[in-house]
Amino acid sequence: MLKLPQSYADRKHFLIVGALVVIGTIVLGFFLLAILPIKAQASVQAEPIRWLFQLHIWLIAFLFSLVVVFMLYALLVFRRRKHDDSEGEHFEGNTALEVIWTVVPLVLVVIFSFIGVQTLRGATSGGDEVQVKAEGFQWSWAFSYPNGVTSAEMVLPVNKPALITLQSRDVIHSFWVAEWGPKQDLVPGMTTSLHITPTEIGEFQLACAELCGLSHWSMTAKIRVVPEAEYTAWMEEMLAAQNTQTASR
Ligand SMILES: [Cu+2]
Repeated sequence: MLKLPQSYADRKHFLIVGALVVIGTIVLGFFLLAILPIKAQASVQAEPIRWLFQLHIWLIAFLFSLVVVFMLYALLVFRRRKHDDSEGEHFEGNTALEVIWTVVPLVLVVIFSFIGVQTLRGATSGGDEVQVKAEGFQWSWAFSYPNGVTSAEMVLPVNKPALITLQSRDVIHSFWVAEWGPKQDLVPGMTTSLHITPTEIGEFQLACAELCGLSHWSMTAKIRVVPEAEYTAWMEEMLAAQNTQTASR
């Protein structure tokens, strides 16, 4: 059985370590959140991902503090004193403790994978008022709309659910607009999809988030989120330009 600290001195050690773990968690948690800016905020789908990311940061801060505070406390407080040449107390394993530190992480991993799957499901299902196909290839992107308009930049109307279908011409790539939140892989031979409802007007950068060869770093494209009227006007302009092009051929 797990022996609970009996003496006053033992309990005091646990109280101090417990308090230090709490302080360590808070300090490290806020520090990590400060140095790891979570850009995702420009789409409806960004919020749950942002929340999940922060949850992970707090868990990481807690686990790190738990391990490091216990270790440093034991190293410092129970260090060998000068002129003390006696043998340390001998003890073997603690079954209860081992069961606890196996079961607790297991439960945490299961809970987090469940939340992860739910969050991802939210990002890969939903409305599809606007449709656009994004094709990835070494090392660029091409966009096309159901009416035949093709473009080197992706233009979407703000606050409208969009269905982005993804295809790769060669190797595995990954579609990621940091401000939107979710990432989705492009797998050769498969069509994957992403549902995004952009909520912020502006220019964003699409980046490939899967190492895909020599010029992976430069595999970016411009994404413009515009008011609906501007989107309609852009689409008409593109359609007209494309029609004159085909007519003059
Ligand atoms: Cu790529």
